[in-house]
Amino acid sequence: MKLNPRSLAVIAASAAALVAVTVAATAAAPGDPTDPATAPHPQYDYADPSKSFLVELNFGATSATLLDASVVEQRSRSHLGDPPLLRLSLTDEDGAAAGTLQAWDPRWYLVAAPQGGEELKLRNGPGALTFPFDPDTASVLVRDLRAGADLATVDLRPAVREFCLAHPSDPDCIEADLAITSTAATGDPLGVIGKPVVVKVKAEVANLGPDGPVDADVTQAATGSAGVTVTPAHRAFDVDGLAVGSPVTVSGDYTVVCTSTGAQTVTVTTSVKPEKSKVADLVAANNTKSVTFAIDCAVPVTINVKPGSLRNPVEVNPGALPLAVLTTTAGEYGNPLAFDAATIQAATVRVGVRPALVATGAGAPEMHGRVHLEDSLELDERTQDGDRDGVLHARANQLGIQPDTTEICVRGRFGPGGGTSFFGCDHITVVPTGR
Ligand SMILES: [Ca+2]
Ligand SMILES: [Ca+2]
Ligand SMILES: [Ca+2]
Ligand SMILES: [Ca+2]
Repeated sequence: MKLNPRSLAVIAASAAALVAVTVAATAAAPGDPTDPATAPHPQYDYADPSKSFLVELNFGATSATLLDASVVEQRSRSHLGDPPLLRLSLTDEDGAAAGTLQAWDPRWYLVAAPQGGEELKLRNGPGALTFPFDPDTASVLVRDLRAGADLATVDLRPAVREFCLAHPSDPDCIEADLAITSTAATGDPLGVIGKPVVVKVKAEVANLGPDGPVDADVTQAATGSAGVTVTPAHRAFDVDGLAVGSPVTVSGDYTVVCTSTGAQTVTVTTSVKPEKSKVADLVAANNTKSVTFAIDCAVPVTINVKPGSLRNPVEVNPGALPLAVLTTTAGEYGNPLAFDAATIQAATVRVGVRPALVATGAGAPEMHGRVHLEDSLELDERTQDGDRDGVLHARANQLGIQPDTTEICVRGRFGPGGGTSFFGCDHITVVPTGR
């Protein structure tokens, strides 16, 4: 049988109407709180018109499982004549103890006694508990005092949430439309296999009212396409005291590592919900917002600026700066993938400083429009390994070099069709012009 407030009222009324109650129980001292015959009755405020928690449990001998928990718009019922053998220990939303109550044990019931009158019997099965409502209550521990056993801990927050969503104007509830009003991602749009790139995701969290301030739980979930890993997968932010008209921006950094070449994406979804169950957000559609960040995963390559020179001095003038993109096997110079400089698409080559080259691809083109295939000196500046490398030339004054610049990079595409990106850098020493 599903118990509802009406049937509870009937049960309570019929129990109260019984006068002679005999109990088949072992002898116990008067007032023994574990004895159904003499345990004191719960004290109720009969003038209290306020709401109650209604918790329906399926009782076993030493445990109970939750059937349903709800908030009902009437006061807790009396159960005069039922043995108050349960202790209910309440905990609030902050995890603090919020008082204890005695309660009747619904497993006890009245039957006609063979010797006349009635007696109480114990039976397992469904039963209901009611106790006064408090919007800040989070859970209740149900303890069987007679058996000395904790029967169940019931999470009451879903019941509070359900009630306040249905009754947002109730004085015990708070109505606040929390929303993610905007989100954006920034970071380097070019990565290389195996090297981390940081993507920063910002989101604006607002309380659109009518009530406030309220505490909000904000979470971010990050996922990537098949060719990247993203960490962490989740972030959480505690936004306390979110007032109407005063949005808050949260910001999370995500480390993205390319595992496959080509166009990849990272999507981060920011969500908000009220921290407290009594806060009703009636507009769910604005509680999440996603942003997708595109990242091009390039093959890392080894560059030798000025083959033959270890120091790589660069004068910032219109002269040609030579540099070689080395043809390498997988594992050579720590590169995870093999690279054949003969497959470089010459028109796509850009040479420049790292930030601009990574962010926008801004840099100088190959000044002859072609890749010069020759067996360059390796990074030791002494040996040649017999394969053909891609020697490029770019005008030094078009590279964006500043006095404190310490490296020059190359990016471009290689291979058939639209090709795949490659990227590599080498150190330089800027020297005064005309020296
Ligand atoms: Ca909302
Ligand atoms: Ca060099
Ligand atoms: Ca080589
Ligand atoms: Ca070579």
